[in-house]
Amino acid sequence: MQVDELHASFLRDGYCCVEGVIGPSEIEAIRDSVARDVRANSLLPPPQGYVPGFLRFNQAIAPYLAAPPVLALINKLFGPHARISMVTGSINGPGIPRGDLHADWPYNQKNASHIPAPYPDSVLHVLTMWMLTDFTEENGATIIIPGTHRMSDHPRKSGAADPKQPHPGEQRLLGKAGTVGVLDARMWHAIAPNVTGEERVAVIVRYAPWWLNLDPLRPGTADRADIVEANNGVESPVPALTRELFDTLPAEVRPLLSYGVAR
Ligand SMILES: O=C(O)CCC(=O)C(=O)O
Repeated sequence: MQVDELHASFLRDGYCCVEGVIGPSEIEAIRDSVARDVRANSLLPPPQGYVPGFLRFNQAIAPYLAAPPVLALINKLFGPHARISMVTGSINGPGIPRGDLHADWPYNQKNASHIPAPYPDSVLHVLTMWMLTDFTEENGATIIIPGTHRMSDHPRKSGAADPKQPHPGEQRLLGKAGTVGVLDARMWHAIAPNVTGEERVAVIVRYAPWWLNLDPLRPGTADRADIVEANNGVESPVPALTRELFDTLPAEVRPLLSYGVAR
C-alpha cells in the first residue's frame, strides 16, 4: 500500500497495517533476541512481559524505526521533526487474560497527565505495534474498535462502553510477523487472551509531533514531578537513553530519538 492509501485508511478507521517492514529472513533472529531481553528485564511477571525504554536493553529493531513507509505516514500525520516518544518490549504469553478497553496516553483519563475529555478531534499521538510473531485470533492479536478514534472520551462504565466488557464493534489487529500496525492513540483497544502455548512477541513504538509535551513521561523532569509524582499519579516511565548508546544507533534513526537522550 502506498502512503496515501495508508493515510486514508488510518484517518477513516483509526488504524492501518504496513506489511513487510521487517523481511522474513531477518524476523526470526530479531524475535528471538527481543523475546530474550523482554523476559530478562520485564517489570511485570509472566504471562506478561513489559519493558519500557526497551532500546536500553536491545537495539534489534533500531535499523527499521525510520523505515520509509512507516516514517512517511508519520510525517504525513505530524509534519517534520516527529519523534519517538516510547519504545516498549512486549510479550503476551500463554494464558494472558483479556485487558480493559482503553485509549492510550495522553487520552487515557486514568493517567496523571492527560488531555481532559472531551478531547479535540485531531491526531496527536500514534501507537505502532511491531509484530515479531504473527498476530492471530488465537495468540492474542490486539482487540481494536475501528472508528472509536473519533470519540472524545475513553471507554468508561458510565459512558459509551464498559471497559471490562466485549464491545459489539470490536475486531482484531491481525498481521504476519514483520507487519507494523499503526494506531491512532485515541482508538479504543485492549489486550486479548492468548489461548495458544506460544508467546506473542512485539515491540510497541509510539510516535509524537515535536510540539506534544512528553516531559510528564520522563523521570527527572519538572513536569514529571509536578504533574505525576506530586499527585501520586499512574504514568508509564520513559527512561532516558545514554549518549553512548544513542551514538551507536543508525544515523537516520537518531533524529527521532535525540529528544530522549540524557542531558
Ligand atoms: O499488547 C497488546 O495487544 C495491547 C497493548 C496495549 O493495549 C497498550 O500498549 O496500550
